[in-house]
Amino acid sequence: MSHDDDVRTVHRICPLCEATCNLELRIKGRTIELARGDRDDVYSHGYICPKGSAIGHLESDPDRIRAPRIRDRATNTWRDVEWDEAFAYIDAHLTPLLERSGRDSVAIYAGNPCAHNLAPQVYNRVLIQSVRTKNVFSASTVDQMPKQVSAGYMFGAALSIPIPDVDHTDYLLILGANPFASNGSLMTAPDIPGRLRAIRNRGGKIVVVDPRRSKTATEADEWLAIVPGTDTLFLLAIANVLFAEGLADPGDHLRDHVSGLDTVESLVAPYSPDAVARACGIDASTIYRIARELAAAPSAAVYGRIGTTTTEYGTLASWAVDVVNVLTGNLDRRGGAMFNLPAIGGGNSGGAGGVGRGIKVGRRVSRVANLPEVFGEFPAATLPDEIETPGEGQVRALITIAGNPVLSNPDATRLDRAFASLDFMVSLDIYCNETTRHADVILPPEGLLARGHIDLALRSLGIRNVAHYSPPAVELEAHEYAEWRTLLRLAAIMQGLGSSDDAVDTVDDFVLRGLVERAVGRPGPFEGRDADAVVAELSAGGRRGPERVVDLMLRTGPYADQLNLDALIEHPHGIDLGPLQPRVPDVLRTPSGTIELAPEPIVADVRDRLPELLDERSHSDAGLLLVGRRDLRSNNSWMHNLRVLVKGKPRCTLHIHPDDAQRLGLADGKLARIASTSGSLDVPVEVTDAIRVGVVSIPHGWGHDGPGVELSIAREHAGVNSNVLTRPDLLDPLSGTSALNAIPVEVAAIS
Ligand SMILES: Nc1nc2c(c(=O)[nH]1)N[C@H]1C(S)=C(S)[C@@H](COP(=O)(O)OP(=O)(O)OC[C@H]3O[C@@H](n4cnc5c(=O)[nH]c(N)nc54)[C@H](O)[C@@H]3O)O[C@H]1N2
Ligand SMILES: Nc1nc2c(c(=O)[nH]1)N[C@H]1C(S)=C(S)[C@@H](COP(=O)(O)OP(=O)(O)OC[C@H]3O[C@@H](n4cnc5c(=O)[nH]c(N)nc54)[C@H](O)[C@@H]3O)O[C@H]1N2
Ligand code: SF4
Ligand SMILES: [Mo]
Repeated sequence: MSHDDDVRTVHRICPLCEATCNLELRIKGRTIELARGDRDDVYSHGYICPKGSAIGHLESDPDRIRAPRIRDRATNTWRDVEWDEAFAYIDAHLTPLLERSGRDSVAIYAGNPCAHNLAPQVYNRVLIQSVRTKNVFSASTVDQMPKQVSAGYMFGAALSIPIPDVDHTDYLLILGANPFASNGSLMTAPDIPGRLRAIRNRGGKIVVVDPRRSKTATEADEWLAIVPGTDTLFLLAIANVLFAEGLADPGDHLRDHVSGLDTVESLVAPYSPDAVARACGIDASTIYRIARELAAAPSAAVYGRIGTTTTEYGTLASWAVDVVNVLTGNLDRRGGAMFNLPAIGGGNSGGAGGVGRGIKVGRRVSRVANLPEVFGEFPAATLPDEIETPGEGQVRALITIAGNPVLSNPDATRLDRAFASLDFMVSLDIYCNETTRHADVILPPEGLLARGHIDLALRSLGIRNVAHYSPPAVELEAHEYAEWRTLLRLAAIMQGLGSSDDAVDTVDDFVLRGLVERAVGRPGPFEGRDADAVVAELSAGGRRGPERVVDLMLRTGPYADQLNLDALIEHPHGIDLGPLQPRVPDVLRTPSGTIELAPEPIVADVRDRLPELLDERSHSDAGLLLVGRRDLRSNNSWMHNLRVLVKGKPRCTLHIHPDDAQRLGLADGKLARIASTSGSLDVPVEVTDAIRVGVVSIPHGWGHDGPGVELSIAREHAGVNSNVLTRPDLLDPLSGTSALNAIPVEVAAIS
């Protein structure tokens, strides 16, 4: 580590998306002068995208918050403060509130970068437990929660998500994902464009199901322009064909490990291709053909993402994806959909495998809307209800951790108003943006180079088994405070331990102690060892914080014989642990010890709710349906302040098919007014035949021209907040996840 102005090369994993590319950074002191792909990396082999290249601009952005700041409510002005003052201020406001109004009066919202940064990955849980609030919310319920619920029911753990084995598959059916823009999600795969092209180069086939002709669709063999929200019907029709034609066969490797086949057969019986064709907008003959192709391919994988999860039937669609993977014999098989085995271990490794407790949801319900808890959270869509509805347990304070719900959650206008009404708000963030402008205190993290990085959840979603750690490259500067200490200092305040920095180490030691006691008390490499000795060993050389916890995970994980944190430090280009391997039955943690194809809540939802969808989409004219989209140079709501990424033509436009444009009198470049039952927006029109008739698209994460937003470049390219249009009432009931796609809207020209 050096502090001087030497020019050095360091390597670190890019924290900006799920691909986890390794970056080669030329740094001078603390300044990133150049970012390139690391050609020696075992996983990304030099791949980089425009966002990764721009990471130096992100780090040096003059609009970034560098010091803690407190807002004076009377004048609505900010002043920078010392860290001690910031925490004392929080203690002075939150502690009395907790005493007066109870634990549930404080809510927590954790945003997407929590999955990409070490501190929140390890310590968010500690903060949540310290607040002891029921009111926990996160970006998961505007994202992947349906997949976690379906995987939890079918395989027994929330992260037992089958990953398409893209490097070996012969046939990939992609629904509602655009990896050429997103670089892949629930499928950690650096250089996914290259890996997808390789499928076709080796004679394989890619079919993309998407209402838009996305970049991924143009790179595929076939594009199926589905009606938004109907993927479950399409997939069940494929299953229907597989049963009807005697092609449904889980394969020799799975036959003894699957239950519920008969139930699925009867469930899908009404959903023949002919029955769903009109609703899906896809010819019956095409559905028959795709089913037969999937069954006949030497190996095949079905993969669904945002366009399937963030719909009213998100859990059913996620389940149907894996039902088809099982029925075509492709689950847990090379080239099919497989399970990762991450080095840090997880809910489906360790202990005795093959059977478990499965998952439980709905252990409590939300106070106002009676929505069930899912994996410890309530649906993000109901946060405004909890803030605005008086009564015992009303949310009066909020802590946001790396989240921008005002741009990312549904019914944004109401949420924005609700935040303004809070008694107190703390935000951990790098910007003063649409959400954090409402905070009383903003606490910024240390610079990227000053933190260590390792991916935890993302590694269980990899298309290979890889272990990788990036140590800090520079020391903390005097004004900086590590984000892990911020999280634990807040936890200490919530526990009534006061606001001093001393409490951080106490809490950290307590957390580690608990984890060590668990490790020595159960089967594994540390079983039966003396807890004190283990703690001392892990703390050697003064190691503490998240790195010490990660070291424990590695030393008790599935590769404990070869891996610990020091070994990873010695391998700055990562350690490749090989391609995915078959893991059934060991991976299962279901109560039955089988892959449960027909979990009761899913069966009930298919029976009770799905017929409505079929009926509605088959018989009525749905009008226009709104979907989202992503752009390669954008990252949800928070990379729009970098000129290198936002220059060029505006990206926040309304895509509409020429036929619809003509019917409505809309012209390219002119403004249109788009309205849903939640709100309305004026947005520039981009007429394009790369979208299905009857569908319009606006990307999310824009709308940076609000009061108090300190994003000078983003403001010049403000765009509109598409979540003004998304609706709190459109929700997948099994996962609490918002429908952010297939929103009924009306569009009119502005004269
Ligand atoms: N309509 C519509 N809405 C959507 C989606 C959609 O497809 N359509 N997609 C949804 C999805 S998939 C997601 S994941 C959510 C995202 O929803 P959110 O997580 O709520 O929003 P982000 O835009 O990711 O905001 C991330 C925040 O973290 C801050 N940040 C960045 N790096 C750091 C850091 O190192 N430390 C700290 N403390 N803060 C940091 C940024 O400044 C920003 O404020 O949006 C969802 N919303
Ligand atoms: N460049 C960039 N990369 C990102 C992000 C980003 O904002 N920008 N965000 C990151 C995050 S948080 C996530 S979760 C991932 C998401 O990764 P992806 O899931 O790949 O996300 P999108 O690129 O939005 O692709 C979703 C596609 O679904 C289509 N779609 C919409 N509705 C439906 C439907 O009902 N059915 C079907 N079949 N398709 C539909 C849309 O037209 C769109 O093409 O991307 C991550 N990577
Ligand atoms: S693809 Fe994702 S991980 Fe790779 S450089 Fe781009 S943003 Fe970073
Ligand atoms: Mo996401």
